[in-house]
Amino acid sequence: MTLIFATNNDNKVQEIRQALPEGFAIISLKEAGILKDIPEPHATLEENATEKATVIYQMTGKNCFSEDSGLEVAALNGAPGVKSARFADGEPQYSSNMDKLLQLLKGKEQRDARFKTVISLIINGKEQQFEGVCPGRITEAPSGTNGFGYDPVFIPDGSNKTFGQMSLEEKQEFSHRKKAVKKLVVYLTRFADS
Ligand code: ITT
Ligand code: NA
Repeated sequence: MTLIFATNNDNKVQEIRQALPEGFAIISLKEAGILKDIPEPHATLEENATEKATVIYQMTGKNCFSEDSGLEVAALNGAPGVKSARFADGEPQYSSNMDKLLQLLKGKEQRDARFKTVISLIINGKEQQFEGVCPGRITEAPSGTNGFGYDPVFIPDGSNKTFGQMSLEEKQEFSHRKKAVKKLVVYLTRFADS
C-alpha cells in the first residue's frame, strides 16, 4: 500500500518510513513534486491534522495522511502544544524554540512534559485519526544532536538520555510518533483485508 504523506518535514518522513513494516510505502510532498505550504490555523493538533490531510486529498484525490505534533509542558499549562513549530516566532530575544522553552522553565522544579502526535488518514474520502503520546521531562540544557525540534531537551520516561542523544532506533522505542504509526498500521492492515 502506498500513501502520500502530507508533510514538509523531512525528519517526520524519515521516522515514519523507518517505523512502517514491509508492504507500506509513503511518498512525501517533496517526492510527489507537490510544493504546498500546508495551513495549520486551528487551536488543536486534531483540527490541524485534519486540515493538512484534507488539503492534500482535495488537491490529489489520492489516499493520504498527515500528522500534527506538539510538546505539552505541564508548568506552561500545555504550551507550546499546537504552536510547537512557531513558539519563538517574532521574538528575537530567543535564539530558537528550544531556547525559549529553557528560558521559561529556568529555575523551575516542575519539568514534566509530553509529546503528542495526531495522525489524520484519509482513505476514499473517509477520515480516521490515530494518537500517540510520550511522557517525559525537559532537561535544563540541550544534550545530543540527533533528531529535530525539541529532541535535545526531552528525556522520555524510562530513559536517562534525551531524544537528541538517541539513535533513531532508540527513539522509536519511546516515540509518540511511532505509537501513532502502530495504530495506523493496525487499521490499514484490517482495511486491506476487508
Ligand atoms: P508539517 O509539514 O508536517 O506540518 P512541521 O515541522 O510544521 O511539519 P508540526 O506543525 O507538527 O510540524 O510542528 C510540530 C513541531 O513540534 C516540530 O516542528 C518540532 O519543533 C516539534 N516536534 C514534533 N515532533 C517532535 C519530535 O519527535 N521531536 C522533537 N520535536 C518535535
Ligand atoms: Na507545520
